[in-house]
Amino acid sequence: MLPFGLPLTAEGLLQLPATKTIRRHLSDMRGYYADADAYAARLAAEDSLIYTFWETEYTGDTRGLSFGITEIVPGTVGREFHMTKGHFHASDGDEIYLTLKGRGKLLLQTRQGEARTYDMTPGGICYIPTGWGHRTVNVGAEPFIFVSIWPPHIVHDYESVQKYGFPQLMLQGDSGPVEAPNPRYQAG
Ligand code: PAN
Ligand code: ZN
Repeated sequence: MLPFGLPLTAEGLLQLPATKTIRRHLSDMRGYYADADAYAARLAAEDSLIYTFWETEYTGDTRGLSFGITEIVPGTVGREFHMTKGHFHASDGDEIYLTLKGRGKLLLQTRQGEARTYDMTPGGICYIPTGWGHRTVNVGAEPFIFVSIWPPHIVHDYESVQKYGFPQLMLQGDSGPVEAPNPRYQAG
């Protein structure tokens, strides 16, 4: 990795060459949304983009840091806001999220079923200790963009989240986002 100094904005950081660009469409999110009928109906109409993730993964020795920029498109599947798949770090390694644009929520869970939710607004920082599964949700009407920074050699565990979900769902209420318990959740 070479040194760099850039404004902490989506426009600034997106100038960096990403080593990987991952685009998750509705069809990549099968089984993630609570309302299976709403999911099927939307997918039948269009396989829309849900989020893009530009990643610069540090693959050298143990000294470097990896980072990524995630952009979640606004919208809902049924009443559930667009979100990332979410994962645990299966190996030791904490993570920092810095919000650049839009309005989001960070959902956290432990494997024992403890849940926490934090607001993500521009200029805000969230710290995710190892052991806390994490998912981000766009609860606004604009694209939601944040930076993530994590140490090298992290093993990402998507399977537990895919199987058990998160304890909390983030739903569109009459006057903004509301949190509801996830009826299909089981502690992993
Ligand atoms: C983030 C996420 C990114 C995409 O950089 O990888 O927001 O979300 P999913 O990986 O859950 O699809 C991160 O937490 N990295 O460790
Ligand atoms: Zn992570």
